[in-house]
Amino acid sequence: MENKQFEDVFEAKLAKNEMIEPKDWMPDNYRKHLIRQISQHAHSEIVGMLPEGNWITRAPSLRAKVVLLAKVQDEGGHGLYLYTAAETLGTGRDELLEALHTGKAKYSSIFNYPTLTWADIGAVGWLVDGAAIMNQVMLQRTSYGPYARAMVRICKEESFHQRQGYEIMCHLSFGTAEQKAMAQDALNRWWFPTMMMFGPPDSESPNSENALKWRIKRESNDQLRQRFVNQTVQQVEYLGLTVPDPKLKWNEEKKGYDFSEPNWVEFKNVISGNGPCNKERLAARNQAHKNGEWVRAAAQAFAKKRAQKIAA
Ligand code: BYC
Repeated sequence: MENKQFEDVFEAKLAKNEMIEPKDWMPDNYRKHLIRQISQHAHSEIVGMLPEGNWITRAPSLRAKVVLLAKVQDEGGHGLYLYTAAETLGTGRDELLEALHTGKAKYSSIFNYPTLTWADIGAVGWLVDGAAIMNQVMLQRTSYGPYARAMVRICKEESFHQRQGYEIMCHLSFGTAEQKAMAQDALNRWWFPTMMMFGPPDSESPNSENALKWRIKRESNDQLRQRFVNQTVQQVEYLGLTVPDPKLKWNEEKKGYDFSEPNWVEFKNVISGNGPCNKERLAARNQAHKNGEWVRAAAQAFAKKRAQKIAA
């Protein structure tokens, strides 16, 4: 077939809402776009284990510890599904990790903020996982099959994570005055960074046009951010806390809240590697990779021996 014919088949599949699979023909830019997004998503899951992982030893009860441990393990699993999905596009795991470890690849801005108190673990589960689900539900119907299928399982687990965080926020908000103040302080610090997770405003989002055209994303950054605010304000009210935004106001006409823009200068600074914890996060990932060197070597030696045995 001519290139044009391949392109027509690809476009027809998208128009019929059919999935594109690894062996199907796809435009180079579609492949590149997916590798960029899926690998950044995978890196986010793995780096996202760090701010929560440092609270496992300090969780306030055995139950809280077990639940947090399970959540952090889930994030590791999400990273693995996503790296595998990216590999089906013809890229190697080593190459992807190299890009993370050298600071070439991006990962979610949110994981460059510190978790200072136990209330932050509540806020991360509730707000960060809540924002992640808001974005990821649409990705279950993304046009690339392996990514869509990975997202189905990820979304199920993220829902549990959101409940885990909200439960912590409920305990603190309905606890002593000191606990409630901790919950409010965490909300104050995490609200705007969470809003940044959805990406820059649509008018400044260079990748959105192709993402929407190719059905990689089904909704825009601003649409998802608006939905997140509309849904989360009710949860804040239930907790008896206050959204740290004096401009937050219900707008009857648009049936949604008006709200302040996050600080986009801060966002650009964070995604350029200059956020509060960027250096610490990259150093931790590099160290973990180095510590795992003997495991990778042992697994490769085992696989080699097994192959030799089968061949013999
Ligand atoms: N952080 O054109 P745009 C999770 C970059 S949840 C860092 O709008 P796009 C988890 C963007 O990459 C978090 N970088 O891009 C939750 C682009 O730069 P490049 C992960 C960001 O791709 C709980 C540039 O800014 N979720 O993992 O259309 C616990 C222009 O942006 C961010 C996903 O990855 C950001 N917040 O939209 C543990 C979901 N925002 O690449 C783990 C899948 C933008 O051109 N990803 N940038 O150099 C997406 O839906 C989209 O990639 C984004 C960005 C909405 C993130």
